[in-house]
Amino acid sequence: MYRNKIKEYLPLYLVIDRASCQNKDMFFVLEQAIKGGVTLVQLREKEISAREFVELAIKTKDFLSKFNVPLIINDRIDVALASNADGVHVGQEDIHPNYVREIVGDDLIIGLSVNNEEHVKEANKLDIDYVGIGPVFKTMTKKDPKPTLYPHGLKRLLKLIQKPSVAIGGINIENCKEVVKTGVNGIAVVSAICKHNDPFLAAKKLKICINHHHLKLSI
Ligand code: 3NM
Repeated sequence: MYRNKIKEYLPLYLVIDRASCQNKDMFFVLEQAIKGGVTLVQLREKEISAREFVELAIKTKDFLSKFNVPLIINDRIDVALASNADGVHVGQEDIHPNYVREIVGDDLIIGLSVNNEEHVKEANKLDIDYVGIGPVFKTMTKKDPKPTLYPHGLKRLLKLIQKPSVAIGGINIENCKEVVKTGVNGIAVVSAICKHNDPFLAAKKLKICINHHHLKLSI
């Protein structure tokens, strides 16, 4: 069970979908990224049937087990349960985390996206395991992103949050340092690793940046 040591898995959080891997096989990207230092994977497929999503999630869970890397499913509680994934990540418009916890039980990780003070204040009271704070920078990956926070907005929310946290949205090797320096527990990326032609190198560089600038491992 990964839930009770969630913070160990947050430092380099890869959010992946097949389309973002472009001409590369998703499992090739996963393997390279993990070898480069990715600590946790979220599978985020928006245009896929439920049946196909479950099949892909089972394959991904199986694959990640070899590396002892947890799998979190985006949005779909049913897919997370059917595939025996380690957790589920929900947004502000998805099923409320209180119901999510009732459905998934005590073993699964629950992540929640937050973008403002209201979200953070509510998140502090919930039985969730981490928050995703974003978008920190402008991103083309998410349709209808919430307002961009920039590192100063991220810092402001970090002062209020009482849960482990990852920053997300437009994070790459160029801006990694200023994000890590905010004291967030992890950084989450899609493009910086999936779209890179060398996902191993991309992950490795991000991991070096994280280690160098000392991500907080405890709050
Ligand atoms: N969630 P990239 S931003 C999946 O703000 C996701 O909650 C966000 O992709 C949020 O690293 C985002 O390519 C997309 O910018 C992150």
